[in-house]
Amino acid sequence: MGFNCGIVGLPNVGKSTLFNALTETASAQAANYPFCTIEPNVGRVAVPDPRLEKLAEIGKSQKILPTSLEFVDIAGLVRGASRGEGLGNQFLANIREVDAIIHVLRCFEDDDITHVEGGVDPIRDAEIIETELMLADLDSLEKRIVALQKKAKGNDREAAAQVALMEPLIAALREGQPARTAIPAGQEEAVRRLQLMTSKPVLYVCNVEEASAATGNDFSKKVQARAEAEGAAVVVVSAAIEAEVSQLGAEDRKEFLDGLGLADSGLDRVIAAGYGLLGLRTYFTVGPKETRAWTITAGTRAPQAAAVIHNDFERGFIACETVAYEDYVRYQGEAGAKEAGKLRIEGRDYVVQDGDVLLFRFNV
Ligand SMILES: Nc1nc2c(ncn2[C@@H]2O[C@H](COP(=O)(O)OP(=O)(O)OP(=O)(O)O)[C@@H](O)[C@H]2O)c(=O)[nH]1
Ligand SMILES: [Mg+2]
Repeated sequence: MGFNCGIVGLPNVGKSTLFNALTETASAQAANYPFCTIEPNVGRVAVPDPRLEKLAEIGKSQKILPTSLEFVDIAGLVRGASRGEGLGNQFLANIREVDAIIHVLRCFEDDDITHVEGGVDPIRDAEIIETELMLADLDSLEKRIVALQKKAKGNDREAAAQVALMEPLIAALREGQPARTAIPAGQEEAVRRLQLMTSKPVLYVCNVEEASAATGNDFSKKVQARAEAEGAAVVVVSAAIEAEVSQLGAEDRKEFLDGLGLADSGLDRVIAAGYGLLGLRTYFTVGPKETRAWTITAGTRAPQAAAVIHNDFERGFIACETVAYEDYVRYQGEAGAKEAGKLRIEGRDYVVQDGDVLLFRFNV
């Protein structure tokens, strides 16, 4: 389905370091040099899900196939990007194309790493980026609405609807509020098609120094307070640590994280938060060959969920045998769940729930 998260922020805040750690490659060059990332780098990342192992064990599956999420490493934006500063327009185009934004904020002090604004201040940095994105959104809407208003006067109903959609967004942006604060109820999809950067969901990632990876620091606490006020999500990571962790094997990884007082890798938290940000849900298929996770959006009905596996499954959909994850584990598999009356036969209208273990019946 190709959902993706764009990694956005000022230059030198650790975006590529985080991206590299995420994709466990060195494909995006991380260097102490503003604009070292010129082309957007795209990487697919497995979504860690501890439920997979349990299911595979019960189902005696040979293989585990996690679902995946795409990340895009975007070059640093600077003050004035909306007016074209620092290759601004090119980078803004990269941001328009992503589904969600991961906004990396520098929360570590290091005199060797240049800060384009002179010193560490994540709230100021967040405001610089947000302002540039809002100015660019406002500019693009103001340009588009002129032609639409003319058409609307000529009784073009489609154009009139677009004008009505854009007006509250323009009003919010002029007030210095991101477009996501002014999306009219039920118009989420129509707004999404406008490709505004500030209508996309955002996750703040605070990049702290190693010593603060477990607890956060005063900078990241300020970001958390701001995010709470906005209803946005926050994850605290140390990109430098994550880069090291990504080089380790599974066993060394656990030992390394334990030594730092970390329960899990920050990357896992970033991926999970990104997945949640996009409103994604996971269902499972379990068999002797493989246990596999599949991604759907919240609210997806059974036939459309089946289409993620194969279009024929949707076309020939009859029903799906459904066991909730908890029941599958409690009753040790499908047979046990059936005996306990926990296997349901669901039809076309069933809204698939996160964690459902499904077996589709179809006929083509
Ligand atoms: N001390 C410290 N240095 C870091 C950390 N994260 C990144 N750096 C360093 O900061 C420099 C810039 O990191 P990058 O990941 O390339 O930054 P970027 O945000 O991708 O920068 P642009 O692509 O230029 O926008 C590199 O020298 C990194 O090693 C961190 O958590 N602590
Ligand atoms: Mg970079």
